[in-house]
Amino acid sequence: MKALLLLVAVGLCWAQYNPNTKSGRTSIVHLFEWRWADIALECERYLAPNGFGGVQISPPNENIIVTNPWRPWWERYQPISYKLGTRSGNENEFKNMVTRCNNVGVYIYVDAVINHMCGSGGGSGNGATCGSYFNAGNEDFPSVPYSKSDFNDGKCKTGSGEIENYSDVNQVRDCRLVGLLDLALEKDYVRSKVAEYMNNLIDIGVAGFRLDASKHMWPGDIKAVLDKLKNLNTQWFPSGTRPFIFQEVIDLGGEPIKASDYFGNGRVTEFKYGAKLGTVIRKWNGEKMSYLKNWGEGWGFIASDRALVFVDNHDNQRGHGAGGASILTFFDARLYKMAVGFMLAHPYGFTRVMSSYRWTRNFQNGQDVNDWIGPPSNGDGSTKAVTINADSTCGNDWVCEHRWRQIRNMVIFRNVVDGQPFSNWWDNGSNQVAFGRGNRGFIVFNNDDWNGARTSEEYADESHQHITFGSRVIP
Ligand code: QV4
Ligand code: CA
Repeated sequence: MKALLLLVAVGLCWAQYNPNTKSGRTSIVHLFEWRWADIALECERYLAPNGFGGVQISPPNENIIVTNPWRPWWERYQPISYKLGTRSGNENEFKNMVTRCNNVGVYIYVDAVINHMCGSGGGSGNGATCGSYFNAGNEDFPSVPYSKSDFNDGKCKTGSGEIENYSDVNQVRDCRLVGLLDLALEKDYVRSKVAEYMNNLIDIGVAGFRLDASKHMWPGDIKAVLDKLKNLNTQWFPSGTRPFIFQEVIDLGGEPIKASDYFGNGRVTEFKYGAKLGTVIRKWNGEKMSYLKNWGEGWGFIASDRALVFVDNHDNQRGHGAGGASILTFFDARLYKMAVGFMLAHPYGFTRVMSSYRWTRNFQNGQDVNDWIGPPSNGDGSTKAVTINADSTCGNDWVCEHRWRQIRNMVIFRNVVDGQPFSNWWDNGSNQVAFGRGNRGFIVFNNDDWNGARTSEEYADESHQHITFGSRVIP
């Protein structure tokens, strides 16, 4: 009886904070803009064999088609209905992906865009990915259906109807984010429609959700939606399993809305993590790797068991979202590998690896005017397949950072040292550091670039800077 109560208590404690990954799999990868057919293949041929726990996918629901600029990636953050059909694939392809990934123990995490529908200037007609009719000017989305009274116009008190000031909590939650029609999540009807969409995904077999634009929703409204969600599908998950929830809240400090306001609902993205780590690895502002000794809560981050961490995401790798110039991406390959390696070696947070597509940056006055460019696509706008080269890298301009040898190996390292304490820190007072994970693994970083700094290594990158690591599995 006591044991049973304890189990129940542990279950409740973990609940929505638990990523639900298979035991021994400790990271997920964001396959940004990938087609469902390619994700299914990737689960089977690469992610399962290499110990990845799951995949964050791009929003699967119907979105507005934007043609000016031509098919930007961000059109997927402008919902038209909750039908499952996008450039990534249709409903059958979605179901096929979830089944095949689940069957090899790689779970699917859906990017849920529930704060808003399309932009107010989105026009009207059938220009959406499933052909649904909509009229943005009239706030009419008959395929849900939502109409005028399901939006926050009355509640928003700014003159423009837009969020004008992030220090006013009410307008951040009740006004429009960059023109996006803001849903009245205080209404039970709206909550029910959103929950119906998410429950459909749970029935299909997904393991959890990224809640887009959570800062722009009241924590209590999110909770009301989550309370309507079912447990996960028992075909793949133990009965009583709650969906994993991580909320996108950009809290770099200095605003009244805090990441901690959302802890009751699930984990929260820790945006300070990538911003700070980028500064350290770039050695900006006098930062050095030796300062990483107390990385984690010691740097003012949220509690490890509430944090979802990443070096870069689909926004800040191209100047959207937050984090600033320090963010490391595949464009800075050598430093990027070091940052991702550090993240995966260090016990703080639940880790997400980014997997991108390539685009040509064009900086004008410090701004990349190509920040909108969508995934590799054909003339008709359809997304190109992810092809795999003989050397296991990806073709068709898919970067596939998760397949980079050093990153893939560190995903495995993290699995091997799971649960082991951070131990035996060493540094040279500069940019050479080393630490262990209990008696299972150790890692050495050398980000000093003076001559002679090179030491023995399992692998080295193009310059003196490198990572060396080892691990052993103790029976
Ligand atoms: C334009 C004008 C507006 C005007 C509007 C009228 O610029 O002034 O009011 O038309 O309709 C796009 C365009 C933007 C356009 C808007 C509406 O960039 O110029 O407004 O659409 O049509 C992504 C992109 C946004 C994009 C949005 C919707 O980043 O640029 O907006 O998709 O297509 C904050 C938030 C955080 C957010 C982050 C980017 O706190 O929540 O900004 N991050 C998430 C996602 C992100 C996504 C959204 C939220 C919105 O990670 O990818 O925005 O769903 O920090
Ligand atoms: Ca809102």
